[in-house]
Amino acid sequence: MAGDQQLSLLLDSAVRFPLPNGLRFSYGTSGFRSDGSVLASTVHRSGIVAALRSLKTRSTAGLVITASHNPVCDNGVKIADPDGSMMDQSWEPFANAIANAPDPNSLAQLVLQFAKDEKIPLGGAQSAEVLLARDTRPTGEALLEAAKQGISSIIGAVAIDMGVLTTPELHWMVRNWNKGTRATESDYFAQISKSFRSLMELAPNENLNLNAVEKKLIVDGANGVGGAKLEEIKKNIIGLEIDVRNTGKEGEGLLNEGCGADFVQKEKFAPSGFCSDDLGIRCASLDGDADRLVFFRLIPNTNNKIELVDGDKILSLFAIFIQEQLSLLEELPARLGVIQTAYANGAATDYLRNLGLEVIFTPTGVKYLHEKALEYDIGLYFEANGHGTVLFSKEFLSQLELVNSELTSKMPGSEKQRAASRLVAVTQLINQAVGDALSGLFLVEAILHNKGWSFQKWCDLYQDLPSRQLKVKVADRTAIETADAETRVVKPSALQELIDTETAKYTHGRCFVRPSGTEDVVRIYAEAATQDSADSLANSVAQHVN
Ligand code: 16G
Ligand code: ZN
Repeated sequence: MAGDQQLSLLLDSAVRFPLPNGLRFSYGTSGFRSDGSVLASTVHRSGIVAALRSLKTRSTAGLVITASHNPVCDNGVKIADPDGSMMDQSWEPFANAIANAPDPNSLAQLVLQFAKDEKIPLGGAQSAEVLLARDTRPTGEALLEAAKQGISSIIGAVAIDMGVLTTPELHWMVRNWNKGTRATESDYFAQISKSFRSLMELAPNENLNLNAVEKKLIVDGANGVGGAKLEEIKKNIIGLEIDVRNTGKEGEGLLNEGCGADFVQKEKFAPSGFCSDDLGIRCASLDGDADRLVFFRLIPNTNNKIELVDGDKILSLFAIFIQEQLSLLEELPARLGVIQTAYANGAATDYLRNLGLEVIFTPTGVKYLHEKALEYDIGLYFEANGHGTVLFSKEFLSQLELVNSELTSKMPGSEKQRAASRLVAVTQLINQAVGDALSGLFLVEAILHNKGWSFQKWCDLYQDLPSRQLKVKVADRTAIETADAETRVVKPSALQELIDTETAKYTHGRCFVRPSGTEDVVRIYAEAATQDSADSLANSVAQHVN
């Protein structure tokens, strides 16, 4: 009986969201992405997947509608698992299958069969709960409705609309709901401002007299959702003057157009809305859904060229700070792991290894880095593009709490006690569900303040090796297969030998090619001792890819 009811519910719902003719959808590196106007069926079906994920895990799942740094006409959808991370990869084939089911009937059959195989109880005995959010894209509202209808086509499943949020906010909420607190956006804001204040107050006293320039930060919000959220958070921030630009308000420009972290990192130019008046001031840039963060400063007399501090350098700053606090706490042993991808600048990797840290590589894509970071007591990960965070294991967190409360009662005010309290503040400030530009930004600021470092000092940690990225359109990007965290091509077999031969011609040469996970192109990355040689290495390898 329940089976029949479920079947007809699915059929009725699916009829309203037909698959567009001739299109195929694939759950890529960061969910489904496409032009926003063709995504209704995909988002509806993703709603079904999220509801099933909730039933399977007997927990709250999440779904967010965003296309991150892509143009405003694009949109996308991704699903969050109960711990706030990206949906388990083992479910991607199912997500792909149902996204491409040609008609309501085959869609319903796929769902019923999958539920049977996965032993997911359908029929309402158990309820499912999915938190929903979207970014500011104009297609978002209609797509959100499609997601809601997908969710309610599973008996007993409830969609809870959390509104317009950054991607990391939604992931954070899912994580917290499953810990038993029905956390809202104001809890998120409060947690950031409170832990930021704690960390600022733990700075050595001599750092309290920073000059006006060092206290100022200008933030490019990519005309996306992050700028408005930052405006809210900053109302409760003391000790830092934040000027938010590109907030998406009327007249400020289009989402991600000539602005945002992806633009700034790739083009190495200041975003629109910045000019020579901003010389000397520390600036940061978020991407369209605020899960990427980079810092920069304008270079004088260069027509808005910038000095870039990318994800690698943010990672280095976090690593130094955490390592420093741990070094004061011998009673708190911790295995630290630093996770990067092949895009990490070679100078950054050398720098981190010279600090005595264990550096590990994974393929591109947050889900791979995140998974690896979970293997450590403290796992720090960042992609050069500015997506990253710090994860703390449960065991480490409870040890830290113990050590901190013991030191607070026995040695209050001591350097050791302050180190433990700093670590506690870091664990509360950083978003442990996923990379988060807003919480990352405040952690950077609080660390610079604690260390009494200028922006220049941070830049000078190491000198990036010159690099060049190119993309080549090919007939079939899947013809290229890679191994060893994308650092080597294994198919076609002759290509790697050609890359090796080219690379060997350059001092500090390093080069790899990989098929993009989000676009129909093959990407080439080259690094060498000079910009000319990095350019020439990338170009010559591109010839072989063509
Ligand atoms: C997505 C990924 C990002 C990755 C990028 C690579 C997430 C949340 N985002 O934006 O981590 O760096 O794709 O794109 O996983 P590509 O495969 O086209 O080079
Ligand atoms: Zn993003």
